[in-house]
Amino acid sequence: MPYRNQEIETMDPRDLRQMQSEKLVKLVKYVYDRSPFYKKRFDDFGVKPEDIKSIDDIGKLPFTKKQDLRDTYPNGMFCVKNTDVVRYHASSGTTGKPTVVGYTQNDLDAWAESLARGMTAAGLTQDDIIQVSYGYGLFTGGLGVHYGSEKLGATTLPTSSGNTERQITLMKDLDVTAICCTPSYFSYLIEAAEHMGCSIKNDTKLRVGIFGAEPWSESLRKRIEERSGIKAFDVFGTSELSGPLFIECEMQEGMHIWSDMFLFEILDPETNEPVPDGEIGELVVTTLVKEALPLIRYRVGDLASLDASVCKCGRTHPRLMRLKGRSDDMVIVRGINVFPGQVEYVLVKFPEVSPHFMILIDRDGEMDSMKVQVELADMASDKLDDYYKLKSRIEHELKSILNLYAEVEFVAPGTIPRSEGKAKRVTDNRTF
Ligand code: ADP
Ligand code: K
Ligand code: ZN
Repeated sequence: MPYRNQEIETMDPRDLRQMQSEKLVKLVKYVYDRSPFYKKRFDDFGVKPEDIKSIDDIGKLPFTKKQDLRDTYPNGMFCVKNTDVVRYHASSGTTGKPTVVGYTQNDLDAWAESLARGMTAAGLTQDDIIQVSYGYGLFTGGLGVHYGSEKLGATTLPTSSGNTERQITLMKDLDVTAICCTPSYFSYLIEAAEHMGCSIKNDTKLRVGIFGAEPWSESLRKRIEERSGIKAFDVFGTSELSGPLFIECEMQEGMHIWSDMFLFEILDPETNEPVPDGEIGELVVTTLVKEALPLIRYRVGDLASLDASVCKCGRTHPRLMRLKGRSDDMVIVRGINVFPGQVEYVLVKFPEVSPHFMILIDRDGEMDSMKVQVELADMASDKLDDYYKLKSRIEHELKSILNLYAEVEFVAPGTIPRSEGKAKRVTDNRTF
């Protein structure tokens, strides 16, 4: 079983916990001294760095969440000077303003190391040719996996997303052996290759796929593996934690979380107490080595479970099992995070429509599609021409906020169901 760092990856769990404990104690002092945000959060919560003597005191620490990043936009939670940040990424926010994340050089190295370990665990080596079909740019997927692949010493093919025919042509002509993208995009590539008169299974050297950024199921894994002849691995991460980070090993039984870098808690969302090992709860993460944007007890918003038993591959780091959904109202469409609040933010700019809307998510073949049904306001024009113009103006505005095309459909006033409590804004017709 080849490891990238055998000593760390197979370390006795008690030693790992001791290592986490020491890192946590240091981290707490680090953020308190360096970030006015954390100092205030700790002070308000009545906890001092000295109160945290070991990992057993973690429950004394306050939580953080995405809203904190929004409230301190763009970099109020950072713990280093702007000039020590060597890279920024950003993900879409709920109100047009993105959430900005930043990295020191050490942060970039640790991020790439996490992926290189995971790629090794998935059976990749420096002899592989890895096609990175996640988008490059502000999104963390493309550049993140790119540097992981380089750290591994593999050959990297940065196709980014889009231009599907070229993706398939290069995959064939350059003897690509592994691909990283969303599972839905890969399913689409399988079909697209068939339309081009070739097959990924018979006409390429592809043997490994690393798929994430959106929920997918065991049955989709089987379908992908059968149709393309590759082994498909899950990868998890979020931009706040760095980006894509954790990959399944060859056992394909959960994604190894590197405990020397991250501390995961699975908590009961009602009581904030840890759930028993293996049970589903809310994922709460503390970053143990990040410098620019360390997170303390960050509520990622995902529901998940951890398996802490030693894996058949010999690695002692716990495994994150397939994600079970979100604790907030975010939905993921083609790997892109969509908050209903973003749609609302766009719609209120248009007096011709009312703020009552419904997001419909479907799957056409293998690809997600999103439609926004919105009620016309009473004052709306009844000229068809105006109606089309309005539709395309709203679609354009949605696209610029969401980074995703969503069709707008007008419905008559009063037809979107009203609710007394929290409005139901999303109808998701996909099955995972
Ligand atoms: P990413 O670059 O991974 O898309 P984002 O910060 O945009 O990062 O989105 C992170 C969210 O995407 C996670 O909180 C989770 O809800 C979802 N996600 C990412 N990877 C997976 C996965 N493998 N399975 C299920 N959901 C995932
Ligand atoms: K995502
Ligand atoms: Zn394993």
